[in-house]
Amino acid sequence: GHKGKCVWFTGLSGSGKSTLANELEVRLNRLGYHTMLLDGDNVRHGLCRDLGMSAADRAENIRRIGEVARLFTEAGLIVITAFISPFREDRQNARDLFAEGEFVEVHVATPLGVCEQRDPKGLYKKARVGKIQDFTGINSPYEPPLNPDVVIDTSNCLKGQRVDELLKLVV
Ligand code: GGZ
Repeated sequence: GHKGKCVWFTGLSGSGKSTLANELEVRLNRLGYHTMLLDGDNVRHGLCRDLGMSAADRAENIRRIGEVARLFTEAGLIVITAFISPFREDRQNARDLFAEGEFVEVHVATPLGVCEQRDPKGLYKKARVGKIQDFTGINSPYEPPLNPDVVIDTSNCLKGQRVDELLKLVV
């Protein structure tokens, strides 16, 4: 497989995007595929560190990530992105950078209640008491994909099994 692809995860904070993305990357690497994982840890602290969480800044965040994903895809890598990417229009703009079949949209559709229960960084709690503005799902919208390629709810997840299904779609 020398042909690149982009696997685009979208979903709420705490939905399980990063966990699935990391597991997918490990599995692809074991099969010999070269990958690039883009997530908040390596993008929001560097390339996009000038951006906040307003709708306009999220749009610019997703625009840059889409362009970077396309560059890596052209280099033949399987790019995996794990961002909330809450706005349909922003995700569509990213998809439009790719050829048909080169972009796989994965909706990590874990319900808000489950994400809020997990609250691994305590962000939902802060958002609920007004200490974080524009928090997705609380006081900023999440627009679910209308036609995702895959939907995964990690509430009671058999993670390995879902990653198996993903792998079949990607390679
Ligand atoms: C949502 C926020 C916010 C607000 C900080 N709303 O689950 P996390 O913690 O580790 O990942 C989330 C991340 C969101 O950045 P993204 O680049 O994925 O967002 S977007 O695609 O919308 O541009 C969350 C944390 O940063 N975080 N403030 N207000 N999540």
